[in-house]
Amino acid sequence: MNDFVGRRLYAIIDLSYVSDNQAPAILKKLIDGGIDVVQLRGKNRSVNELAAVAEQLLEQTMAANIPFIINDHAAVADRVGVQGVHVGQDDDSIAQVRSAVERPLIVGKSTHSVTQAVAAEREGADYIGFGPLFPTPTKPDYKPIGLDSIREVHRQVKIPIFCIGGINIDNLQMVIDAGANRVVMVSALLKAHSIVDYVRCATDMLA
Ligand code: TZP
Ligand code: MG
Repeated sequence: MNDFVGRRLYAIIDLSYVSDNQAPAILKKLIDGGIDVVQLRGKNRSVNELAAVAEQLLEQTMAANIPFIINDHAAVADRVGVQGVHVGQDDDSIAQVRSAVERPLIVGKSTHSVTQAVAAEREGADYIGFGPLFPTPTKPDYKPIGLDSIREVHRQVKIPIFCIGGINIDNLQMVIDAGANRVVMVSALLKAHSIVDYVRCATDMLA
């Protein structure tokens, strides 16, 4: 877990952008660029399907010593030896996730306000997602929270905070200038012409 604290660029392999078969090659590019954390997200996908994709990815993340997080499903983490699970406000509680899997896990939680961020830290999250900062097609139903609360959330919350939502290379400096030091990118990375160069560039900016 100490190792987790130094990590700044978090990618989500979202199966609405990437097919199950493409996922291993995409992961290789993320790793070659120097990604720090990887999550697998598949909304409306079954535990069996997610476990099958996760199995295919785990060897690469282990070899690269990158924490591999599963979105939503502790049941996948119980079957595949990933390092963590990420839950949202309407998902299982952090305690439920930890009790569903015998080994220690990194557990992250999505938060959409400073109040939710403080509550997630109290609940025992190892890190939080904070956003969406900007409108995003990856999570279209959420109202963007903008940049104004980034400094305040860093004052009130001591666990790692990954800003998320509509972040790309063009607005990353603005997000950093607003007080962020860790970010999640999804569509910007997955749609990049060169994923390797995109990850390198974002990683340099966050260093
Ligand atoms: N949670 C808050 S915003 C978001 C998630 C999963 C989607 C971020 O995706 P993108 O494509 O980087 O805007
Ligand atoms: Mg969720």
